[in-house]
Amino acid sequence: MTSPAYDPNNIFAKILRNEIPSVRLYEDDHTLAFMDVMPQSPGHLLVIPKEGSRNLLDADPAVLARTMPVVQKLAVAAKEALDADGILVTQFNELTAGQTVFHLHFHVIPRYEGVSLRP
Ligand code: DGP
Repeated sequence: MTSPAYDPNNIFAKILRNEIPSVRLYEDDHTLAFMDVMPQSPGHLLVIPKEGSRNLLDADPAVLARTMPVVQKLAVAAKEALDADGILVTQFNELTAGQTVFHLHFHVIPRYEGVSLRP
């Protein structure tokens, strides 16, 4: 099935344009990271490329190549800063797969021994 086109009025595009507030953690020319408003564990953050794509399926590989080092950098930083036992990185593509915001994003979720994720 064909996916809809990228919608520049999605929530994360509005965060990028500062039209709605967010707690920003990191920004460079191509990438933004901010706290997830519905954290599944303490420190749950999101990394997004500034270039608009709906998800991984329509993303430019060059954008992915710039984004993943930031995901890695923030995963390492979160693990150290929050003394997490591990870091879960997740990413969903299309509604059926659990995607709710249709701007490519990577969840960086600190995990703690014996602590379940919030639903
Ligand atoms: P998903 O599309 O299922 O991979 O998850 C989208 C995530 O975005 C979800 O964990 C909640 C988060 N989220 C939704 N709306 C906002 C918002 O307005 N601000 C922030 N910071 N996060 C949001």
